[in-house]
Amino acid sequence: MELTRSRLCLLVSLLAWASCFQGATSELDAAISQCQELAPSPPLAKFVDELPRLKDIRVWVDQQIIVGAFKIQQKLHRDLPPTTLYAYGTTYESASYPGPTIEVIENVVSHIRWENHITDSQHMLALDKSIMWANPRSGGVPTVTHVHGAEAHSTSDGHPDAWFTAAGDHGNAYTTQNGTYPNAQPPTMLWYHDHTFGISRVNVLAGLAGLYIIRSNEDSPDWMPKEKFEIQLVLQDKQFFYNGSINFPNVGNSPTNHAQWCPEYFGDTILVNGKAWPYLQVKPQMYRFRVLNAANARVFELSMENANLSFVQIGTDQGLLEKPQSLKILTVAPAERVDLIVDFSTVPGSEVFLNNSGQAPYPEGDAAFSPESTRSVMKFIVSNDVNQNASITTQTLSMIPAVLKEPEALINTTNAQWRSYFMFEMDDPNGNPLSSLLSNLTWNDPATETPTKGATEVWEFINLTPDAHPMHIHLIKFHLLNQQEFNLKLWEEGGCDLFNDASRCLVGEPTPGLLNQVGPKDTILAMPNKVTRLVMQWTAQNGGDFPFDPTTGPGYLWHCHILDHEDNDMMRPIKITRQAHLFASLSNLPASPAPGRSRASPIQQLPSPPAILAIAIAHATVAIFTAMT
Ligand SMILES: *[C@@H]1O[C@H](CO)[C@@H](O)[C@H](O)[C@H]1NC(C)=O
Ligand SMILES: *[C@@H]1O[C@H](CO)[C@@H](O)[C@H](O)[C@H]1NC(C)=O
Ligand SMILES: *[C@@H]1O[C@H](CO)[C@@H](O)[C@H](O)[C@H]1NC(C)=O
Ligand SMILES: *[C@@H]1O[C@H](CO)[C@@H](O)[C@H](O)[C@H]1NC(C)=O
Ligand SMILES: *[C@@H]1O[C@H](CO)[C@@H](O)[C@H](O)[C@H]1NC(C)=O
Ligand SMILES: *[C@@H]1O[C@H](CO)[C@@H](O)[C@H](O)[C@H]1NC(C)=O
Ligand SMILES: *[C@@H]1O[C@H](CO)[C@@H](O)[C@H](O)[C@H]1NC(C)=O
Ligand SMILES: [Cu+2]
Repeated sequence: MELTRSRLCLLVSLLAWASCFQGATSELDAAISQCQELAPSPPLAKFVDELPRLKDIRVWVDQQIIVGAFKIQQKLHRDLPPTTLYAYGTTYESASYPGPTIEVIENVVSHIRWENHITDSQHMLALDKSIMWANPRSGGVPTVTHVHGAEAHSTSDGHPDAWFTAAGDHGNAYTTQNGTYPNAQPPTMLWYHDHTFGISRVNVLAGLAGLYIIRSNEDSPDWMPKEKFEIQLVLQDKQFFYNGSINFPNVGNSPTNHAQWCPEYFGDTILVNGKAWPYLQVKPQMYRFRVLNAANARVFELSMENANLSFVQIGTDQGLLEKPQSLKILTVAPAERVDLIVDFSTVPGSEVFLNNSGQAPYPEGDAAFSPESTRSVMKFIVSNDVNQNASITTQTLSMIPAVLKEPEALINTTNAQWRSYFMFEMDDPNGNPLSSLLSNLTWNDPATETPTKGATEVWEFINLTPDAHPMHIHLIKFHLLNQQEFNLKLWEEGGCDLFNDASRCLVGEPTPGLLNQVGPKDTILAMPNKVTRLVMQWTAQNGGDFPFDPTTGPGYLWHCHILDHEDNDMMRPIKITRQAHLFASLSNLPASPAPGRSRASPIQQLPSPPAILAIAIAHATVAIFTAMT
């Protein structure tokens, strides 16, 4: 309850804080109601469609492929009429949702020409023209594609203002549709999706998303399930009309301010690889599942409905973990990826449900957005053929090595640049969210994020909202340093100063994450009531120089990956600079003294950072040992 009130009260000045708290209660209900209630989707039988295998395009030599965005129709469930979608493909005939999986080889450059063949005069889903967006002069559906997690030059990064339409209109940052991807980063599963300014939420919901896998020989040791035993799963939620069309709100939660924008889109139907609640027949053996959460806003907490099974997580966003991690419940936020091993050999002849216990919005939840239907994801049907059929491999969990890769060198943060940002939701007087902001700045405010090429930085996110935000930073990978609670109530009551001297607001010691949160990551869930601290180096992932100049071109960005937040306006530019630029951001700042702009970062009150990282690694190692036994 306090959390909801705080959303409301952030509108008023900090001095008027106390008075805001009296009498705010009557508006609580309004603050919770997110948007117009959508009519439920038609009731659809679960587990009647087989899980589709995604098509793949192998770009295994230095060559160019062409991937276009097309308007298509696709059956998303046996009993649902075909759905109109925007989808990626090399041709109209082959375009699909999700798009084809692009498979590349580590250190072999790939070239992708991105095209837009969507000739609709306007978007098929309701847009909000009152928020800042691409707004092409001659209409049409703008698109621009970002390969999420790729180490690429900013002209190939799918900058939001590099959008273009089928008719040839384009945004200010547009220079080319020919993307170049060096793939000079460790093997992992990335994904590509639309990133157009102010409409990513509708373009991705309409279907513009696909996987991008970097492979190498080291990526497939003997114990690792391969080929037909490696399965990609793209999770997304949508809501449908009876005619199969996507049901997306066309009236906003604060319509006098924003005609359509809603703070979070949640659908009541869970799709995997483009089918609602599919099933998959598996053999009683080990499988590798590579999972992407491609939802606008829904955080999944996955579990397998069988006491004998666990997920063994071996990798995350940017590649392998140092050690495998055995988990019963796996949290996957929008844009995060998990690389999993599941061993069905102990459950022959059984049916295993993949369920979801994540509340929406996450983590508090609201019954309207977490209906029973969203508790179920898909079903595995495990065959009974335990007779030593030669086609069943004999890999077992015990073959997974205790150490998956060389430990990464500890990052010395002594001379790191510290940056502190707060997450904040701007509300109307009725408590309806109007926008989500990072340190009260919008996308159009000058970049205060100006890392020097090669620099080590620590970023901390102070989440003042009731929602968890999956924060994504382009170009680089990062590691979770630690998380620490703060006393929101004390701060709200004026008992401490979170921005200028946080020590009195912070509660307890900073706690390190488990190895799967430590990383290597490119997206991290910043939980409410917590400070989340990341450590990163503005170098290529191999620790050296980038194979291109990251200081040129339209630049990079960081944002919340709840797409509705990203669109309005939880997204900020990053300008990488060549030489030391310590605290240069001060000169770019607007004059008004908003909290969080102070350079006296709360982190400076903390124990020295190298010690924290060392604890983080040590603690995580202990946690793994207990988890694996
Ligand atoms: C982009 O790729 C297309 C298709 O291969 C090619 O015709 C065109 O010359 C390329 N443009 C640039 C600027 O490289
Ligand atoms: C599908 O049904 C909805 C709700 O009745 C309607 O608004 C929409 O226009 C229909 N779409 C098509 C393609 O018929
Ligand atoms: C779990 O495994 C044990 C031993 O293999 C077996 O007896 C039991 O039936 C299994 N339970 C389930 C729920 O599959
Ligand atoms: C998991 O999903 C299945 C199928 O929908 C359902 O029968 C089962 O009760 C669910 N389990 C939990 C714990 O929600
Ligand atoms: C073994 O498995 C393969 C592939 O699933 C199948 O084609 C074959 O008939 C099986 N052989 C026996 C003896 O069960
Ligand atoms: C970290 O860097 C500082 C400053 O260069 C240096 O004094 C310190 O010894 C380094 N710490 C470690 C653990 O290498
Ligand atoms: C954020 O900015 C708005 C408008 O610019 C201002 O009214 C508000 O007080 C600011 N809030 C905080 C917490 O800085
Ligand atoms: Cu967010």
